[in-house]
Amino acid sequence: MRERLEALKEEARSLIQAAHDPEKLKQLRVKYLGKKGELTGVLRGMKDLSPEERPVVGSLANEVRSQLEQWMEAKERQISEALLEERLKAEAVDVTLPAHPRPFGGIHPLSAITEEIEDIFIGMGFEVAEGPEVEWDSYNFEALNFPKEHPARDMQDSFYITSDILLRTHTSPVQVHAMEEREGQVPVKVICPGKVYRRDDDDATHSHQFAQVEGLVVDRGISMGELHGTLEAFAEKMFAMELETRLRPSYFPFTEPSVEMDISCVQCGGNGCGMCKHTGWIEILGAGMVHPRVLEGAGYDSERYTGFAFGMGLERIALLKYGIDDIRQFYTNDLKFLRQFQSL
Ligand code: 2U9
Repeated sequence: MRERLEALKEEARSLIQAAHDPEKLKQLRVKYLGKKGELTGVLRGMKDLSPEERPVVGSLANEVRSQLEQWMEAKERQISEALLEERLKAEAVDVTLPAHPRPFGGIHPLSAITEEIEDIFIGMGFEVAEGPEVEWDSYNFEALNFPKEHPARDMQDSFYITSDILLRTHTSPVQVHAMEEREGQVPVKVICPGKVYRRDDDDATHSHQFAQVEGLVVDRGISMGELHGTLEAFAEKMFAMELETRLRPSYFPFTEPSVEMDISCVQCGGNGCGMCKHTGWIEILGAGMVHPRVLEGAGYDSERYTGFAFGMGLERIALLKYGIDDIRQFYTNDLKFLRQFQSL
């Protein structure tokens, strides 16, 4: 029996040694130490031993049991360490590897210009108002003193959706809404940035869809002085330089008198160059004193209140500021063009 125990111990040792996975080890535990295992089988045979032999074999059997348990535990540790090692190797991440480059987006130059203009006017106490691009003819034209069949409507050839609904040709209707909302109260100091639509053939300086910022101030005692001072301050901030400005007479149905504002050429400072067509001046916006009929139509007493308004094409401002020569660049989404503005 002693020999059987020794043989069993030896056999188990080499099988435990050879085991390489937890499942195999489990099988060996059942095979040797389980209720129906081999060691238990040997112990069962002890009843046939003499009383002298019994304790000796008994203690040997216990020794074998604890030896097998020790080996199995050691092997179990060894296997689980090896498995962990293997997993760590397989799942290793090399944090020093360069990342896959992700392309960065940038702000579109027209959005950058819009935000810059908004910041300048907000700094002068204006609010920013937005409104629908699909408008009633009555807000786009009638309220702005363009009567039906009036030839001035031809200045802004339009995209009609029905006979009285169209794509707005300017952001002026937003300001009409703003005045109506204020129900005759002053001051009104708003700017309205947004897309507008006109039936124009696209070329380097025209687009059937373009962006505008218009502004409106209504209060007591507003004069051409406020108009000129405000717009000159805006231009100097926008082009980040000291400028000369001049107002020339013009015509818009919604303002009277109407003007256009020129600034001294941002490229040559007024000496004359290709950009200003050798005149030293560049036109940047239109403006005027709000027509009394427009004030009255939106609920303002034109005897008590006056106002000035202005409008500018954003593409034009961007062309001047960034020295671009074709407004179609803003809409064709050529990445080579857009990447130049990535840092804005
Ligand atoms: C209200 C009353 C008056 C807005 C104005 C202009 C002059 C103007 C053009 C510039 C180039 C449009 O983008 S452009 O083609 N705009 O010259 N706009 S005064 O006048 C208003 C607006 C709203 C209620």
